[in-house]
Amino acid sequence: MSKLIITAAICGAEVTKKHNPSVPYTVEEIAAEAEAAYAAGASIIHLHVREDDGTPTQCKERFQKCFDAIKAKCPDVIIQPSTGGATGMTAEERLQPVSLSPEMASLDCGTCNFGGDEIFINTENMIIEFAAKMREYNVMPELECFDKGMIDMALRLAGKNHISGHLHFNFVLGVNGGISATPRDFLFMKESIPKDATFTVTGIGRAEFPMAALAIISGGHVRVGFEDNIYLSKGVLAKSNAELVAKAVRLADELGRGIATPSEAREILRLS
Ligand code: KMH
Ligand code: ZN
Repeated sequence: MSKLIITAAICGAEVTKKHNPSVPYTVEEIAAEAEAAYAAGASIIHLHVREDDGTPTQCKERFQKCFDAIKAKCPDVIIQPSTGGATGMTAEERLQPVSLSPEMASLDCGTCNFGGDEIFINTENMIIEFAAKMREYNVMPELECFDKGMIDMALRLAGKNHISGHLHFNFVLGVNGGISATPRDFLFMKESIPKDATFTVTGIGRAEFPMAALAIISGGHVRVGFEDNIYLSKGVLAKSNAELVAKAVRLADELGRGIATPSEAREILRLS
């Protein structure tokens, strides 16, 4: 089994300082959270950015500032900007960070409800357009799948060469509108991808660490962070993303799985 890649999703678009005062908004806060998460064992930073008042933005200049600030503190970390942004954003808005040629970016593989009245829109043509732009800028997509049908979509588009290269999935389990975070549904997702593909598991809310444990023992990789969960344990807010990463490292340690450095992560993901 390969070493474990830990992704820290440090910021997100939905969670705010009202939910957890440690959620980073400013460039400095985002860079500090990224650095601490990296020091704790994260090799990938899944990045959303905010205005200073917390408003989510996909502004290219804001991403550039955050990239620079993160790279100044941890030059070898893999930065994976979101192209999901926040619900309601246009495709053009969402695609902006891709033209900065990051090593990776998220590629959301279908439309789903996203709690309450929110709909996260990713039509087939949008996915094709996003994948084409990622190819143009030499960006590896992380195939974000909130449901099994999104895996089917990604594989169909890979079959038509809209998506090429090594396939790396992110199973996001437990969104209110996506597939549930249960061992059965995790296995359904895992067994639906090609044997030579790699995958990360993102469990939402209290499912974060149970799903991480399943990923660790089954050869997958793990995503943790404020985007997905703000609690270290029941009723205890995490003080930082680094605390969540450290808990994933402890789990991996107990289960006998080593932690990948960024350069090991690049090898596992065929990025290098
Ligand atoms: N904020 C969600 C609507 C991604 O980063 O690619 C979408 C999201 C997915 O977070
Ligand atoms: Zn995201």
